[in-house]
Amino acid sequence: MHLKILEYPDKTLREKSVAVEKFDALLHNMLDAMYPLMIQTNGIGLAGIQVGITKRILLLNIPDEDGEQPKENLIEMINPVISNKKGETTYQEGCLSVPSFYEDINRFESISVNYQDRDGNTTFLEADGLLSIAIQHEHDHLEGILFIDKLSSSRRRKFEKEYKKMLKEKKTS
Ligand code: QAP
Ligand code: CO
Repeated sequence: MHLKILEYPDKTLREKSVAVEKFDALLHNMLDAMYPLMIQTNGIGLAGIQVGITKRILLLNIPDEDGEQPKENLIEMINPVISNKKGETTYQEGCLSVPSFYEDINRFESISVNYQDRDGNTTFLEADGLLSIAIQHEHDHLEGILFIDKLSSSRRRKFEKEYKKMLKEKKTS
């Protein structure tokens, strides 16, 4: 399966992903193809829609204290539902679909998540810190929401200007 990361302003990123119903080999192949792509591109999280798969799937691999991302730390979430949103935190976020742009974004500090694993088993997780932020960021992708949508209107205009300039420079280089 050949996958590539869709980048803003690709309209596919605005699609709402649909629930997974079949936990079959096709699903496993998609998840297995997404993981190396996320690692090769220096990602810590990746949602299906970012590679054109409009399914409610996401991967998370938060680096450990040594900055390593061993595969045993990989979390695959299918059909995640977030609840128990508490507190507030700010983090300078980035996104593989919005390359080279980073900005402070407000999120809930701690959350609970009900999701399914690749075999359809129901799972529950309580998260805070970077994992909580990453889950909220990736879950937004399933709704067609990008982190840049959460910027104030003046910050958003600044982003659009900088990003267009960056794309132009990329074309002529
Ligand atoms: C989402 O983001 C996230 O611009 C995952 O040139 C963000 O993996 C979770 C990346 C913040 C928690 C906190 C971005 C790689 C990776 C870039 C990513 C880039 C190369 C972003
Ligand atoms: Co993203």
